Amino acid sequence: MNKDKFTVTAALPYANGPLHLGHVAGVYLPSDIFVRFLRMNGHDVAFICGSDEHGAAITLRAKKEDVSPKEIVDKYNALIGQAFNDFDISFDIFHRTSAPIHHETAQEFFTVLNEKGEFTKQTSQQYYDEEYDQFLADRYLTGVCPNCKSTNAYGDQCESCGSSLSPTDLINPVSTLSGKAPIMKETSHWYLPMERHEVWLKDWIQEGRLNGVQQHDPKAWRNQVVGQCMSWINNGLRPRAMTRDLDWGVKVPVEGVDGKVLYVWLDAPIGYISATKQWALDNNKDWKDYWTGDRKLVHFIGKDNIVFHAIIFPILLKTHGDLVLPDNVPAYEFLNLEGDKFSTSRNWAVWLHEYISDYPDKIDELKYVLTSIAPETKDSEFTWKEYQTRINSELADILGNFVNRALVLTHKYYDGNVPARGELTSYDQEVLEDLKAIPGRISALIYQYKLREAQSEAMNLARLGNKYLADTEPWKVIKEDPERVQTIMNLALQITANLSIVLQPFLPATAKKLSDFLTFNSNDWNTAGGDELLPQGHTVNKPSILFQKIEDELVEKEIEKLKSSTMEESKFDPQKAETSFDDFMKMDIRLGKILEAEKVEKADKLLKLLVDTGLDKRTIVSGIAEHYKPEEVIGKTVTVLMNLAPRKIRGVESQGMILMAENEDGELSFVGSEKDFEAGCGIH
Ligand code: B3M
Ligand code: ZN
Repeated sequence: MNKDKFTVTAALPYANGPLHLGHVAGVYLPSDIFVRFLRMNGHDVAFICGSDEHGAAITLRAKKEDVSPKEIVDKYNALIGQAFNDFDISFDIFHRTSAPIHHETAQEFFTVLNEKGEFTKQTSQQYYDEEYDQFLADRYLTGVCPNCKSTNAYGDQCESCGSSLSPTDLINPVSTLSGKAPIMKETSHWYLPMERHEVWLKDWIQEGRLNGVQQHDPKAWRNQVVGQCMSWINNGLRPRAMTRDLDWGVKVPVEGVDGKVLYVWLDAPIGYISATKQWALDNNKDWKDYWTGDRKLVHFIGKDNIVFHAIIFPILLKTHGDLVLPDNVPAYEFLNLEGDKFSTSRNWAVWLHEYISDYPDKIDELKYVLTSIAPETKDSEFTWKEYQTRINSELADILGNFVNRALVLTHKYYDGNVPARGELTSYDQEVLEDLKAIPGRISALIYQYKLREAQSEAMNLARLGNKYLADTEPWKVIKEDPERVQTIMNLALQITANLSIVLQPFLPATAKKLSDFLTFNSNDWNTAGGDELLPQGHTVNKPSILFQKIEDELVEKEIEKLKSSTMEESKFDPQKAETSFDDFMKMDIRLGKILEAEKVEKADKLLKLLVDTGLDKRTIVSGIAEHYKPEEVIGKTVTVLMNLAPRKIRGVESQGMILMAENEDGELSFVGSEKDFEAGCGIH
C-alpha cells in the first residue's frame, strides 16, 4: 500500500479581509478533504496554513481603514482563524507571517541565497511619492491601462482586462498615497535572475525530472498549471526584484540597509516552512522531516498564484538546497457568484464567517455544495438556487432518506439489532460488488486531486443503498417473507456503516452523526468496502433527521441580502485622495463672465477666451471648442480657477482655468451662478 509522506499547504490568505466562498471552494475545502483522506489512509502528513500579513495588500487596507498595519493583521488573522475553526478545516497549524520565527526563517533564506550569489543587485529609476517620502511599488500606483484604457489599473495589474503590468506601463500614473503624480528616483534592489533557471524548470515542469531523476508524474499536474508555467517560461524569464522599498514586512538582512523589505513572494511561501517549524516545536517533531527527503510537498492554491508556487518558489527552494520541490500544485480556477465575479470592493460575496453565524448547523451542507461545484478545471458558479437543489434532492432525498429508512426499519422490525444475513440473491451480490468497488474508485480519484468526482462517487454509495431499498421494498416483503427482509436490512446496514467511512473526508460532521447512530466508528479507510462491518446482533440507535430541507424563503432572503448589500460599480471616477482644508483654501475660485471668444489656430479643441473676473479682464485658453462655438459662449457666467500658474498653450498664455462639469458621455457644461451673481464673486 502507498504510504507516501505528505506536507500539504493551503495558500496563506492575506490578513486584509474576511474569506468568501470562492476562497473556500478553491483552496481550503479541497485541501482539507485531501488531508482527511490521507490521514485515514495512514499517511504521515502535515497540513500547513497561516495568514499572509505583509505586502501592499495589508498596508493599503490599513490606510483605507485609517489604522496601523498591525491592527489590520491582528483583526483579520483572528477573524479568518476563527472561521477556519468553525468550518472545521483541519489544519495542523494556522500560523502567521508576522511571527518572529517567520521573520528569522525568511531572512535566513535571503542570506543563504545572497551568499551563494543567487541574486543580482540592480539600480533603477522607480516612482516615488515626494509628499510621503516613499517609493511606490505595485499597488501604490494607479493609472490608465495601456491595453484597455481602464482608468484604475494598478502598477502590477489591470483588473479590467487582466493584463499584468509594471509601474512604468501605466499612463498618467498617480500615487495612491498622496493622489499626486509621482516623480522618478533612483533605488537599488536585489533581483532573482530567473532566466538562469529556465532549462531545469522546463525539464522539471514538463517531464517531472530534476537533475535527470524522476520526481513526479508530469501528467498528474493539471493542464492549466503546466500551461500557465510554460507560457511564462516561453515568453522568456526575466530578473524579478526580490526586495521592496517599504517599512512593513521582513527587513532585508543586510548591514546598513534600511527601509527595505523582502518582496512578499520571497516572504509568504517561506511562511509554509516557518509554520512547519512552529508546529514541529509545539509537537516535538523535527521540521526538516517535512521538507526534505522523499516527502511529497503539495500546494493547494488559486490560479492567480500558479507562477509563484510552480516557478518562483521552486527556484528559491532549489537554490537554497536540501529542500524538496512540490510534487504537485493543484490550482483552482475561480468560483463566481450568482452570475458575477466575487468582488470584495463591491461586497458581491457570501462571507464564510457570516454564513457560519447564520447557519451554524449547515456546515456540511455548504461543504457538499462547494465540493460539487468546485472550480477544478474551469470557472464555476455558486447560486443559492443550486445550493437548495443539491441539499434537498441529493443530501436529503438520497443520503438522508436512505439512512433514515435503514435505521427506522431496523428499529421497527428488530428493536435496533442487526439481523442475520441469509442466502444472497444475485442482486444482493451485485450490490455487494459495488459496495466493495466504490472505496477504491474514490481513493483513485482523490490521489488524482479529482475531489468533485470523488465526492460524487461517495454519494453513489448512498444512491446504491437508496435504490436497493426501493427495489427490494422490505416494507412490503415483511408480510410474506420476513426472513428475506433480514438479509435486505443486514445489507442496508452494512452500506450505512460504509457511508460513515467514505463520507468522512467530505462531510466529517455527517459521518460522525452516522457513526453515532450506528454505534460504529472506523477512521481507517481500509475498512471501507467491508460487508460485515456491523456484526449480527450489534445494536444501533434511533436516527434523527440528517438534513433539513432548504426552504424557498432562505434562497429569496439570501439573494435579497446580496443585492441590497452590494455597491454598484460607479460610472463616475472614484473619489480622489483626501486633501486638507488649507490646500483647498489655497485655490482662488471666482465667478467670471466670458466677454470674447475665438478659435485658437490649428487647435481643434481650444477656444481663446477673454474673461471678466471682476478684478481684471484676462485671457484663458479652454479645451471646449468641440462642444461650443465661440458665439455660443459669449456672455456666459462661468467658474474660474484664478491662481493656477499661467501656462502657454499653443503659443497663447492662459491665465487661469474655466471649470466644467463632464457627464459620462463626455459632454461638457459650464458651472455658473443660479442667482446671476456678478463676475468676481468668490467661490469657497
Ligand atoms: N496571500 C495571495 C492570495 O491570497 C497570497 C497567497 C500567499 S501563498 C504563499 O492570493
Ligand atoms: Zn486593462
